[in-house]
Amino acid sequence: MRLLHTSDWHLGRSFHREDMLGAQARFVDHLVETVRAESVDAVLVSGDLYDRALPPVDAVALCDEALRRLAAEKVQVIVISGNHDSAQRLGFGSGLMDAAGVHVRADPASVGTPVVLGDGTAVYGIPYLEPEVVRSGWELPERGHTAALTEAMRRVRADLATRDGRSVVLAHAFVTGGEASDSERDISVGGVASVPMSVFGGVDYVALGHLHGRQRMSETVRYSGSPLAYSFSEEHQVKGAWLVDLGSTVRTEFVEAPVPRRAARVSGRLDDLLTGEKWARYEDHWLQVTLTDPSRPAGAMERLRGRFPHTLALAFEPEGGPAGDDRGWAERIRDRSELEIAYDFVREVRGAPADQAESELLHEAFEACRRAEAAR
Ligand SMILES: [Mn+2]
Repeated sequence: MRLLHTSDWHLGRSFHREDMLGAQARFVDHLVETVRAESVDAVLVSGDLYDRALPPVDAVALCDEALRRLAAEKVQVIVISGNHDSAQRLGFGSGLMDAAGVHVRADPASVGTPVVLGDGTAVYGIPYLEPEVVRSGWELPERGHTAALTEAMRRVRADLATRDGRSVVLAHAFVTGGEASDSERDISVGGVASVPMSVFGGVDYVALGHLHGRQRMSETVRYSGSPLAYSFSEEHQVKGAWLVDLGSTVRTEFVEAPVPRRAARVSGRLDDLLTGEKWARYEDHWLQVTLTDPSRPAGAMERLRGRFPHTLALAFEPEGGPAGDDRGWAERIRDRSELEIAYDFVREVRGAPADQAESELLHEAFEACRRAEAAR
């Protein structure tokens, strides 16, 4: 039995202001090609199919296309809802779609009912469990992700005890020891976010979602990660899906997804970034630039985009750090006029004081405000 384990598609998500739908559509093409080329029997999507509870219509259209094309390949598809999905909306029509081989598991009540593949392998989809919601429904003694998943896995094992095939679990959770990036939404509200890996004992393969970097928690407990980078913190991650062979042993192989454009973080003085030979390799990257000039250069974004057209984010961290001032805010503005406070602000954000023309402009602006106030 051959599975393709993916998660965290986040359809409809953008990367800074960059629309990712085209890249997501290319991932779907790649996924369908992989299913065909590798003779995959079942595709697993371990949550966060969409980026939002109310996804944009073109993301819904792409999801529809992906599921339809996978169904046309006669592959079984098992999808669970993640913390970004609306379980109710994602679960709409799931009873009808089962017949087409597309199994959406968004209802905690069905965690103990597997999708049974052709050779008897039982695949259990555990949707993201909102701790407070299942706590009352399942009458759990404690709140939290560990209590919720422990009960879900108890139900899985109870069903598994009645079968003799192999077993797979899909879950959307933060397993202790996993490494997070900047693009997962925190799930620690209402208690500890992470669950111990031991919760998932007793099954042949655990296909995890939630963390966006691929990782191996054990030989048979893995995160596939997201198919695309959704934050600059993922610049060094390799994106794709696990191809899992469930035989007498479990074998895994990573299938890399197409990279629409590499992402990178660079840091330096503006003039060096614009002329330095060593930066040439970043000219076609999505970039997050941190300028270290002693004062903020004028028109930095426009100038950077002259060489690096895909600069998406700009930060300013002058070398040696800004001049330290550890007085409290109230103390710093005491006895200073509004105009002086504005000058302080310019110096603070740019690292250099307002010049003559800027000072005059600020002065005029405050005078105009004062006149308007007086004329009321
Ligand atoms: Mn996610």
